[in-house]
Amino acid sequence: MKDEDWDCLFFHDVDLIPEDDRNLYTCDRFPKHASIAMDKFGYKLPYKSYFGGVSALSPEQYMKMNGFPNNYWGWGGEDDDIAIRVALSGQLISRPSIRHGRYKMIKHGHDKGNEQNPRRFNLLAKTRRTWRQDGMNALQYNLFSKELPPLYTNITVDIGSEKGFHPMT
Ligand code: NGS
Repeated sequence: MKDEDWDCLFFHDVDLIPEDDRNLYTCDRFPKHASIAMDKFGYKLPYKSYFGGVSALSPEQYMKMNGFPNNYWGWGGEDDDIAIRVALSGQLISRPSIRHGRYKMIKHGHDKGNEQNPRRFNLLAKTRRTWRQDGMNALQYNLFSKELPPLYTNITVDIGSEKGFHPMT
């Protein structure tokens, strides 16, 4: 967002392959949850407020909810936190039709170094009190590298660790 005046931001799990061209990669009036029919969940939502996988927000929608939380480390819960932020910022979730929002997941085991986060339920219970303080307005990072091949830009940043932000450069 510092580099360009984007009109839509997509947040995309790398293991999800879209299956239907009619599932448009565009932003909607509200934050969009695009991956509503994944093969591993039998092509339906695993639960009503599920917001994981693929989502799309305009910069305005993203800033209205103070971006995403910075305090989730390890697996789980961050997508549920984002869904709560959508509601707390007075927005609704937009979704494509269940016939179009279809994805295949490339199977993989649990990633090493990304163990289940035992704090995730405590964090989720506090989102209502913390979302205005923790998010885009509290984000700290150091730019490590920026590569510009023809078709994409690869930005690598240091975001610190669960123990805090101690920049190496
Ligand atoms: C929920 C997790 C979400 C996760 C979803 C699907 O339980 O982060 O399962 O997981 N929420 C919490 O743990 C609080 S999956 O079946 O893809 O491994 O996205």
